[in-house]
Amino acid sequence: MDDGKPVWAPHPTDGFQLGMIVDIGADALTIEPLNQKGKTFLAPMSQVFPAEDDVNKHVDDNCSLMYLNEATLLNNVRVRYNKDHIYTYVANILIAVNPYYDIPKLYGPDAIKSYQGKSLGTLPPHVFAIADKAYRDMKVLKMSQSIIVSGESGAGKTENTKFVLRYLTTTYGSGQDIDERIVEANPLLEAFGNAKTVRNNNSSRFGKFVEIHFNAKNAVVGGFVSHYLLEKSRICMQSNDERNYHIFYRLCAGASEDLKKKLHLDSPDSFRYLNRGCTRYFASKDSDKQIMQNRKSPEHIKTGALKDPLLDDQGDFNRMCVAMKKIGLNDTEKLDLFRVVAGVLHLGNIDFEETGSSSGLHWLVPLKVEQANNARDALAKAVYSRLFDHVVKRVNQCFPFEISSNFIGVLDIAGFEYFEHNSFEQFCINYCNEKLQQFFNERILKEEQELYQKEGLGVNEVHYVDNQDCIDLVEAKLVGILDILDEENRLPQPSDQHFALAVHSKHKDHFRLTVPRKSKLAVHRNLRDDEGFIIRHFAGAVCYETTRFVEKNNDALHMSLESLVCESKDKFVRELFENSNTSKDTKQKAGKLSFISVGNKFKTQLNLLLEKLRSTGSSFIRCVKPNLRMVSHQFEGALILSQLQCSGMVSVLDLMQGGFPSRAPFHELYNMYKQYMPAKLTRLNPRLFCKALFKALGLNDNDFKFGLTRVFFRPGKFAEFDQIMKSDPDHLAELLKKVNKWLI
Ligand code: AOV
Ligand code: MG
Repeated sequence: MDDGKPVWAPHPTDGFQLGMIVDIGADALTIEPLNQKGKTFLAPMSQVFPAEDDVNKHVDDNCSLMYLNEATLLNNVRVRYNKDHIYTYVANILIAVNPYYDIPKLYGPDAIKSYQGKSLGTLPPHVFAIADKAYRDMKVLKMSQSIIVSGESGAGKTENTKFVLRYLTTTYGSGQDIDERIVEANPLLEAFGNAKTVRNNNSSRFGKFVEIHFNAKNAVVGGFVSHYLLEKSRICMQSNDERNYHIFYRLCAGASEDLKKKLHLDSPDSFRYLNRGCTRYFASKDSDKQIMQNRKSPEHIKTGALKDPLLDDQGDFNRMCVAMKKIGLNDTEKLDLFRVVAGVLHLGNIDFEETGSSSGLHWLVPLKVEQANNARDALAKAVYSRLFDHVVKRVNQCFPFEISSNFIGVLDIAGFEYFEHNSFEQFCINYCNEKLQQFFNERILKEEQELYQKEGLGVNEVHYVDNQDCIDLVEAKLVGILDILDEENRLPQPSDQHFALAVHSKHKDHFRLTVPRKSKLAVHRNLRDDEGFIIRHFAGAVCYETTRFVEKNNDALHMSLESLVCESKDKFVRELFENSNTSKDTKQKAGKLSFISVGNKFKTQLNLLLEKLRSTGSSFIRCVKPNLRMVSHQFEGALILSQLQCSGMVSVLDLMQGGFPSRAPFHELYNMYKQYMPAKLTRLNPRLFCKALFKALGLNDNDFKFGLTRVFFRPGKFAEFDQIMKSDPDHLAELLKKVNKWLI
């Protein structure tokens, strides 16, 4: 590296900075920053990388840079972001940086049209190109496809997911209601499953896998949504500056006077479930003003309790009603939903008093006040989460299909999370991300390497950390953390402390698990052994606080509450709880709290999902959040770098540096191009045919390699080749004359 050229060296906020190497130590380099002459610093050898000659140049596919490393990737993404090119490829993986403003025409009808049927890499990187690739792969390989969208909260997963759905239904729809319904289902799902958090004003508090199904002619015939892990704690309590699910505020803001009267609705202020957490909001901070300036209609901004200046609850209510209509909900169904939403709010306003006797006024007594409060909240959570299940079920009814040949599924699920306090929710989501990371490794790294080996390409092996041990730690039978937790839940007197100790005692010397107190891993809260544990995830160590793990792992309602709802006078409410999985099991244990495991249900769902993903072809979209202030045109390098590292992109670069990510079997190329070829050439076997063809086209030898059954291309090079082959016939004929010469 020390060839007198600038290098990338670590920088605390920008991620990397350009500098010159002025001295070389045993394991550290002395660097002089280019923009601070004379001010040297030491940098570990492993964190200094060669830079491109022209650091202002950017490329669509990061793999076409000379040096593939995390610093050149970050720089490429930065230069592009500054020019509003928010999408970048790393071979077939799409990186998407959230621009936090609407880039003109980026997703318009012309853009949609232009990507149709184009190979990846022939047009600027785009989420539409990934969608089209999935479609073409489905069609050509006759195989279902999945698109896995990941990234941290606010990185743009949900927005990109919606662009994929819109692209596919617009471009390959059947021209029927179904197309629109697949798109319009989103506002409804978001109303009930999204909320404002400090990280994202429209944060999805559930994971989803949306399948678009296609018939034998590859036209859209229907859709199906699976959902995962709705965050329940939010229904009764929110952190500061966060809100409950959108629907509550929208209903309060948007309902007609008539409806408000009917449902006894008032301002959100008057409901306990809405007025805790959301501090009064005034747009005083600069960042807020800037966000507001980016908004189209600032008229709706009113400050005051629970009226968030950045959200237009009334307008959103109207938009949601339009969506409901479009997907075919009638007025009765709509009212059913609203009635239960209002019911949850009123339930939250029930107060309890100590009476001294057991002849209380309510079903929920006799209990201590605190117990009664907990029971009330448990009921509210159960009702709302059943309602959400119902909304998803109802959405699924609106795009039914009888025959489906294949599907394209889009996974929009929260990425790796690491907060100051991490609880059961983070534990589940990070477990999910371990599974997805393993799938990513399998698809991108392991399979790639195995293929190179099988084809005899002689490419260097890339070392990546297999995370099966971490997955086992969570999900193994009996000894996995999920099963230890279930065992705790089944004890007569379960406790979070006993659970935490059990985890430690079962995994004393596990590489992935540490006691919080003794840990040297990162900065963690100083917890006792019975208060939590640290897991070393692929993306970093996370300290989980085990308080309320036991409670959060239980989905069962107290028997008296269960019978309360089952005997409701409201038919819709009764139906919400019908065929609930509690009924059989709990009857025998009447009066007691029974147990339905949240963790193991998620594990089962997740394993089914992965089974499904493994049976499909896959594409990956890695979303990146550019800054914490949620504003446009601000690139915080260090923050972005850590996201790129967490998403496994750095291992991918290592692989690509020496690898050949696009490939095509000889026989496929043969079939694809034989029609353009002279007869003499088509008599050759497919391998020789390809050799002759490549020679004739004068391709650069470094851009491809011949394996045993297929030809491998350097990143982006297949598109170039394809372009030549599809260029105008005269030009091609000219080139092919050379083939004849070569054959003679
Ligand atoms: P997330 O799905 O990844 O977070 P979103 O997709 O909701 O994040 O994006 C957050 C916000 O960023 C959106 O509401 C938009 O305002 C903005 N945004 C994202 N992508 C774009 C884009 N391509 N163009 C313009 N604005 C965009 V979470 O669901 O919180 O994990 O749980
Ligand atoms: Mg989301």
